[in-house]
Amino acid sequence: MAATERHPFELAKGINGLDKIILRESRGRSAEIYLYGSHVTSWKNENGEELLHLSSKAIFKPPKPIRGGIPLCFPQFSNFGTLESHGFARNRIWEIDASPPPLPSNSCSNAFVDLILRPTEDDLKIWPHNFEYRLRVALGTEGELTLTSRIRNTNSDGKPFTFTFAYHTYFSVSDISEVRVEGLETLDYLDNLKNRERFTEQGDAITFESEIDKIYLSTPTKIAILDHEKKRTFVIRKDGLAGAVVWNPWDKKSKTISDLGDEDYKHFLCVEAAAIERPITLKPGEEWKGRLELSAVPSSYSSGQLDPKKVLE
Ligand code: TA6
Repeated sequence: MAATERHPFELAKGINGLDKIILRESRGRSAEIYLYGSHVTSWKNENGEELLHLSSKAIFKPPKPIRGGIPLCFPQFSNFGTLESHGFARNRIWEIDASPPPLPSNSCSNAFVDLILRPTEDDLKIWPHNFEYRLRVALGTEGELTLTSRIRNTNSDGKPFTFTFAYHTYFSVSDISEVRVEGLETLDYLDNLKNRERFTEQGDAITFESEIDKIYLSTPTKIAILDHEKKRTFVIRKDGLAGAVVWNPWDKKSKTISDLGDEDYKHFLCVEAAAIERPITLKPGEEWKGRLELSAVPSSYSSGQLDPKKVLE
């Protein structure tokens, strides 16, 4: 199905016949979203360059979640609870939401899709809460990719529910050793490689030379990933998401992940806008909103050095 004014997206068949949505912007930028997991698998700039990393061994076969892109972790991040790792939203088939409640700001985008997930009877057996999870994915006129999650408690038994959440974004980078992250320095974090003990980040920007799996707490609304070699900076803007996870499995851990190529770790970095340390609780009728906006901009230089301050301004 081609895009029209009423349906500002295309519907197509993806890998293994799975349904996918394609968003296109007039200058050639695009994004792809699988209904399986409401999973963004591709985000391309005007030169057709892929900005997200999709594993070279990604398996597009339910119930295995897709490795790479932007998996949605809901209603549980990692093993912070009794559900499967990262919850079940990423391995359910979502539906297109034909009549979503209006969202205030979508003025800068005419390529977007609204998707919805409601629990099945089987889901209610493992997580006994009725909810509506609405996701809007929009490709802006400047090429920015925006994901807006709206999660509503629709329990009729009067019970609140609590969840943790993350946009588990795999950014494509030229070489992990050449990358730095700005915006998380001096913050507290839980180190997943040290029994989630709490530490404080020291010094400058974060650089990478070994496995990392950290949950940063109380993070700013803007974080930047500077890719020296590509001369590209990703700017992450987030609302409603206090945490940020930084993950790269490096060589040894990668070999234990069956759907990740051995060399893939060199070419991605996960920086995940998240709500983990302070889980979200919703009473019946209440709605939570968590917004992620990603842009890729040329890096600015000053005397041969990257100038992250300019980027974060
Ligand atoms: O966000 C980091 C993390 O929780 C890591 O601990 C790591 O295992 C990763 O996510 C991938 O999880 P997955 O369930 O997709 O294999």
